[in-house]
Amino acid sequence: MTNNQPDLDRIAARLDAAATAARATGQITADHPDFTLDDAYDVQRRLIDHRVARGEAIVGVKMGFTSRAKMEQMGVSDLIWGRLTDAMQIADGGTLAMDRFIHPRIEPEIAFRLKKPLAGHVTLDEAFAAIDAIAPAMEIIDSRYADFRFALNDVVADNSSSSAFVIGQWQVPLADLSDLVMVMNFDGEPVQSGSTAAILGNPVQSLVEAARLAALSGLTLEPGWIILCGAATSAEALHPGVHVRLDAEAIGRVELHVAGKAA
Ligand code: OOG
Ligand code: MG
Repeated sequence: MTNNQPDLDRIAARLDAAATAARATGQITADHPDFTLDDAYDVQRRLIDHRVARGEAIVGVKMGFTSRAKMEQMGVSDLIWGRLTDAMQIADGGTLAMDRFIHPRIEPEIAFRLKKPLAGHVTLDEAFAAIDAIAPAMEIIDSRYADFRFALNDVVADNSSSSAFVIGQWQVPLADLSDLVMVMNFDGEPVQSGSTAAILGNPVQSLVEAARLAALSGLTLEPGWIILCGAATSAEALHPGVHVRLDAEAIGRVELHVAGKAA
């Protein structure tokens, strides 16, 4: 093996160690310019295999860069996805320990819970028919790369920055999810607001894309799984002591405390 040929197992172990120790690492593409998107999804699977070996269970997938705001914030314009495990879920109103993360940010999202499997090419109607319940949700992202900077293939290998998530009360799916106001507050002050329209025009479209992209890696979205549709707005940096609340029109609210005293 030549020097700059990527060793996918080593890269996965390095990203797993960075996440576990909450210590940033360098971008993979800096060492391996030939690191492909296929390699990146392969590393992501190996990375999650480490966690499954430690007893975590896959409970769904997250979508990323489904809104223009997020693409512009991070300078990446391709849809990406990552895997969610049970250990990543924080109870609604629960507490996030800041010291488990490197530089966490939070995003306003919509979650779906599935009642039917979805794989490959599905229509918007088929995707909607597979939804068992919807809920307001927030994703905590925490890039394992220094300064939250990465290229597409780096972020994909890093499980698309996914770190934790919180889900509000599950509701019966609304027939029209295409333009609902979402407001995310820090200590009662709005920090990000937008519309579900920002998520590919309709969050259900994100589920269509999740089924398509996951199938490229041989994965079926399973009944009972949670799908995070991607942020409607830019992500907001978390800080110790902050209370975060998302209000999603006609869907409900979801909250989270960040442990520690404000600086
Ligand atoms: C990548 C994850 C993007 C979203 O909701 O668009 C994402 C990142 O911004 O680090 O989760
Ligand atoms: Mg997200």
